[in-house]
Amino acid sequence: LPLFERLERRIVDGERNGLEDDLDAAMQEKSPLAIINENLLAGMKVVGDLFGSGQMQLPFVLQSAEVMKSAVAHLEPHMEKDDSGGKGKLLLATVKGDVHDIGKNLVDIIVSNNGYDVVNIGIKQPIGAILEAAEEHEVDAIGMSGLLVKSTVIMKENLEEMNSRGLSERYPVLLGGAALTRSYVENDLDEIYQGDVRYAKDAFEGLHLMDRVMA
Ligand code: B1M
Repeated sequence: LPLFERLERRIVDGERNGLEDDLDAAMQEKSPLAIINENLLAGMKVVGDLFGSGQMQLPFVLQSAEVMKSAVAHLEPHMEKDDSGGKGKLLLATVKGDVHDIGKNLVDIIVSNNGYDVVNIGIKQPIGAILEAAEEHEVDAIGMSGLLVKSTVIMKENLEEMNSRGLSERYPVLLGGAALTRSYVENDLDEIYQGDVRYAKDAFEGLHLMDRVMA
């Protein structure tokens, strides 16, 4: 297979042998971010489709996810960055009950490479832990990620909890993840949350929203 198709295939097959060499060759031709967006994420999409239609079993999905993570870790040091920090602080978490973190960690990379400080507290985070970390680190905004349909309900509950604790004015909220839709966030959740809640379809929209929050 040609190089870029092979990279996509590596994600689908969970094939790590020779991954770094292929990534190094790919970086001769395009930027690390273009490799992620155009080739690696295309592979993850195939994995999602195969899994969703019952043609791929969970352990293989996990292997694909591990190869994806290794690939991103190899590319990350080669990205253009302004990691001086100081533009503002974002807390990132995957919500309670949800283990998916590849997207959240991409948001972390993009936002922190563009002058922000990111406090990434990981997966399966209940709202109590999110709010505790937000207060401890004095963040400017809270970002929640979740890929399960169930997580969209958890996000709604989290916003209600923030309302009832009187924290909605204090924290603008960014939401992202495959199960969300723009209209659910911008209509339904916006109706519920007394503060500012916004939808990011990808990591770059997350960055732009941070720019707007801090403007
Ligand atoms: Co899971 N999984 N999974 N899985 N998995 C999905 C989400 C699913 C859609 C697959 C399918 O059926 N087609 C399905 C959910 C169905 C539903 O809820 N209706 C599903 C399921 C069912 C499950 C399990 C329940 C399976 C099981 O156990 N039987 C289980 C859940 C466990 C749990 O959470 N409690 C499970 C487990 C796993 C693995 C562990 C094997 C693995 C995750 C590994 C990991 O993350 N460390 C995994 C994977 C890899 C997937 C798919 C195939 C790929 C997800 C991914 O990484 N995509 C996924 C299929 C899919 O999404 N269509 C699937 C690439 C990533 C970059 O995209 O995270 O969407 P994404 O992030 C994007 C944007 O959404 C956005 O920016 C990113 C970059 O553009 N974004 C943000 C995300 N968060 C953001 C936050 C922001 C801003 C933007 O600001 C705060």
